[in-house]
Amino acid sequence: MALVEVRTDGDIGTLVLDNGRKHNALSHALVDELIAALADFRQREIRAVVLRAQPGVKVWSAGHDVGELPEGRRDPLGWDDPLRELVRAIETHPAPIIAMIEGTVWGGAVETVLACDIVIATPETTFAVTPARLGVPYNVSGMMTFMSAASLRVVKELAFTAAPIGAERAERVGMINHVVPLSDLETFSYDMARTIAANAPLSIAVMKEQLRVLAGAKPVSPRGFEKVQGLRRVVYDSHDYAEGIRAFKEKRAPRYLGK
Ligand code: YXS
Repeated sequence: MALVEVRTDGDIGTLVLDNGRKHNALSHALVDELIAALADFRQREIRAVVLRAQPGVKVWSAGHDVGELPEGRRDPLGWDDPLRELVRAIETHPAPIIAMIEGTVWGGAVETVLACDIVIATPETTFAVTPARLGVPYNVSGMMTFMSAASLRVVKELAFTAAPIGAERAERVGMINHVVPLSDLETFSYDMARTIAANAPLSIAVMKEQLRVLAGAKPVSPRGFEKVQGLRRVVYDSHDYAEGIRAFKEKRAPRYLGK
């Protein structure tokens, strides 16, 4: 059974997360369907994409599928991790992707939303950056996604507290584009998609790629990168990382020891 509903209407494509049983957790299978649909949209020269969940969801996406995270001794967010592949697919897709959000967004799904080009949410929407809640060592390019979306101070607050940020505040700090009432969300999002689709697709695709290259152009020395990777290994080899994953699966509060 499909985990993503794929629709097109003229030059506009829609991807609907449709695995409510697991709150649209970004499992390997669901991510594979999203990536395949984006490849098909590229082939069909779709000019604007709306990424959404089924209407009425309480949880837009619960983030990375925790059941698919290693329990230690391996980088949980390595290059070929589905979440990493999804973020890259979104960032390199030639057409703008509008994230149309209702409900709560968690962990890697927050990064997925922020990797989209435009974010439109309802006042009830919240975003929670959760690595610290689970003891996960988030990866370098993922932290860059957050840093491109909000000031360093806001990123630190979201990362260190793991507390949800409401859509109104997220808009106020420039992390998302618009907050509109649920009753207007669909019309507002698709009006913007139609506006984009009526513009010059080549110009838009090149500007999107220019902005991706320029936003990611941060000088990180090989030594600096290796240091960060080494620090991340300390985390994913730690007691606390294994404890965070186990606590989630056992539906209990984690007991972190700082080692
Ligand atoms: O117990 P069953 O089998 O019915 O399954 C439950 C949950 O275990 C499952 N589920 C998930 N399964 C895998 N990965 C997930 N991320 C995930 N989230 C939920 O879905 C079934 C229904 O969940 P339940 O009973 O908790 O629903 P609820 O309505 O009471 O609560 C909804 C949430 C979203 C508040 C709650 O499910 C929740 O807190 N989920 C985890 C949110 C989270 O921490 N996500 C981060 C995942 S890790 C990640 O994204 C990155 C690696 S990182 O952390 O570094 O950013």
